[in-house]
Amino acid sequence: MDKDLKTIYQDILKEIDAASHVMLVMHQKPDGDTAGAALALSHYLDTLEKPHTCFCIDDLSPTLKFLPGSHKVTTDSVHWNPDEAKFDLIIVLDAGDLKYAGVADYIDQLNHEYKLINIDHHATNSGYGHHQLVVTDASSTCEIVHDLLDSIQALNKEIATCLMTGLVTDTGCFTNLATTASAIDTAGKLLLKGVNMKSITDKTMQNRKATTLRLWGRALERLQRSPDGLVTTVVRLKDIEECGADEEAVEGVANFLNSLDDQTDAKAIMVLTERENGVVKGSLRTTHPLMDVSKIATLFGGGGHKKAAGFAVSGQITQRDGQWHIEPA
Ligand SMILES: [Mn+2]
Repeated sequence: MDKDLKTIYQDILKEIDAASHVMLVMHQKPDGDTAGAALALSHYLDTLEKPHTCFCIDDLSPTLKFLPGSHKVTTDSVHWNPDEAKFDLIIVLDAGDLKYAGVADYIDQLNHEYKLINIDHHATNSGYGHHQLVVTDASSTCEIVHDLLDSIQALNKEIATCLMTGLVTDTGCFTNLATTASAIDTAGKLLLKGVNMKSITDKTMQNRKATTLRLWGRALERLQRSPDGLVTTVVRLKDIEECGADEEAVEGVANFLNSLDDQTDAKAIMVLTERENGVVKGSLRTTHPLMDVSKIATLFGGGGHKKAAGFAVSGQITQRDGQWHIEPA
């Protein structure tokens, strides 16, 4: 093993040992990776009988409620009250910076001594915290937490279930570019701990609410392909209301549609979604090896990654002569 990594593991485990109360932080709009990583550590802290809090500024989505220990997640900001905060160690999972984590302001206001640990796999991680366990070639933060806990043989079935969830969601069920040999290797080790893989993939990747499918149906029906290979569709506020769709359904449209055959059909997909207050959000996705959709997003003042990017403009979506337009609100 990398000697540096081993030293970081020891430093982190020492901090956990010394702490009297640990604050585990998931990033805002929590996904399977941040939730799985935080809850895996929560189960580990349980085995040490170490008092701790699992915090996220947003609720876990219903699809993640199956995670063992999900009932422990609190969104109550009272835990950060500077006069009452009792934690002396903060561990932030899967967040490139504290603002993205959603706790930057809370941490700024603290007036007691604490240590901060940053565990993440984003290439853009800002390097915050007293200790950084940032492994940018890891498939997921859950893979990093796996390696940390496996180094002290601390894995059990509950921990493994949480960690497998992050691996499954961040790799798109072992199909996207994050699917490295070590991701597969880690998944194999987790299976040996008794994880029910089918149940995790069903819950995170397969099971959809009827309201979600209804909304996605509208997006599917409207797909238009431009001659240069950009496939576009729109979701209006009216659609979201009429379908009774939740935020997860709205956010999920672009990922769901990112399965077009890039050789024959599409170079990229763009979903325009009408949001509150006269804002139209654009979500761009591609599986095409030569496409960089962040360049398209940048044209509209947005940004992101090569394969997933977005932007927001003001306006509303209207239809004229069978074509969709964004017009000033
Ligand atoms: Mn992640």
